[in-house]
Amino acid sequence: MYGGGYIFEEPNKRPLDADQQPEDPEKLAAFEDRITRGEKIEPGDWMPAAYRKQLIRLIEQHAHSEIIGALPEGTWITRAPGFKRKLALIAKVQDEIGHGQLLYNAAETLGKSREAMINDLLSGKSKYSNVFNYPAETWADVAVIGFLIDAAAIVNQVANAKGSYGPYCRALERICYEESFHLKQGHDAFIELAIGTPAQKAMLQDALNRWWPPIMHFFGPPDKSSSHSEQLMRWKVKMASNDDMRNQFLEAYVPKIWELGLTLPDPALMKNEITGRWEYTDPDWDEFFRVINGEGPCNAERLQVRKWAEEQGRWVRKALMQPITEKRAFPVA
Ligand code: FAQ
Repeated sequence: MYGGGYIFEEPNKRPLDADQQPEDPEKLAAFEDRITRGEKIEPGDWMPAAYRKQLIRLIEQHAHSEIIGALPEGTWITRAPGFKRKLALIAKVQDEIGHGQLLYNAAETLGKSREAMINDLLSGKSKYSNVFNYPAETWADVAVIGFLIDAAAIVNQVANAKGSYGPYCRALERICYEESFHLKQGHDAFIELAIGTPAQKAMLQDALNRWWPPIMHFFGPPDKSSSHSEQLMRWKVKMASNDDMRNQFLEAYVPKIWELGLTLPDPALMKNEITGRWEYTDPDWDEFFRVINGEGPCNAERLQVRKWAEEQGRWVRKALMQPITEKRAFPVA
């Protein structure tokens, strides 16, 4: 689903070390008034150092998640069941890489170069989403990712597209259109397995059981232990808390899973009709922190693939950066 329509954003020319300056209280108050009025902040506008730093962290992690996120499903392109499923999967994986491009561009507007971001990914300094550190063992895993991880991403992105930083919001709007299509293809593959043969349904149930804890982790730690939420929500970068987004996801998708006769591996999962909130057993948060800090089942493999791609693509980047010379080897007619 990669078409035209997105205008690449101009970078902010301010040097990164300007972030070290103490804030001017009047400028800070004027900035916060703009946020309260719901105005968009643009790259050339004054912004507090912490706002810029937080945005770089968050958008960069998001960009890394898209390009690493293409890998688990990407391993199934050659094994997708049938020509139409293969075509849809190729298009989806290509879209995810495109989302990475849009997001790196949005992060670059804040003054960090793409090269620096990629270096921080490859060195393990930058994080990316926990979910992509697990293997896609069967075709049912692809259906679970396409349906439920794309759904989880949409819950987060539709909310944050209404946030305060113009380039990130515009990138998210574009991404959400494409993610909605991904969700449909994931849901379609999911339903096909759910109403298929007993073996297909069992394969789907197994994938769902394995992916449920990482999906619960996806929205981040519980609000009481989220280090960035308060500041990000005050500045309207994050438009809902981790627990609220998790709750929105459960509200929209648990009924869809149950109505297909599937179960979820949490006996405590239920909606409390009095509070209107979903109750669940806390997933293992120690596992979450291990995985996001580089010790998940696939962290090493994911970074190894990215390093390989970085090395193999170096000559292409070098060729693209060459100045255009007067004499072309192959004259254009
Ligand atoms: N994974 O204080 P908080 C997709 C870290 S795109 C890894 O609550 P925050 C598309 C967090 O960075 C998926 N790390 O953090 C697709 C922080 O560590 P730090 C990605 C996580 O930022 C679909 C620490 O924990 N989406 O899936 C995670 O306020 C299918 C404390 O946490 C985005 O990135 C996690 N899940 O809230 C592609 C959206 N959660 O940096 C292919 C933008 C938390 O201090 C196939 N990001 N951490 O060392 C956000 O909305 C936020 O960053 C949250 C976390 C909500 C993810």
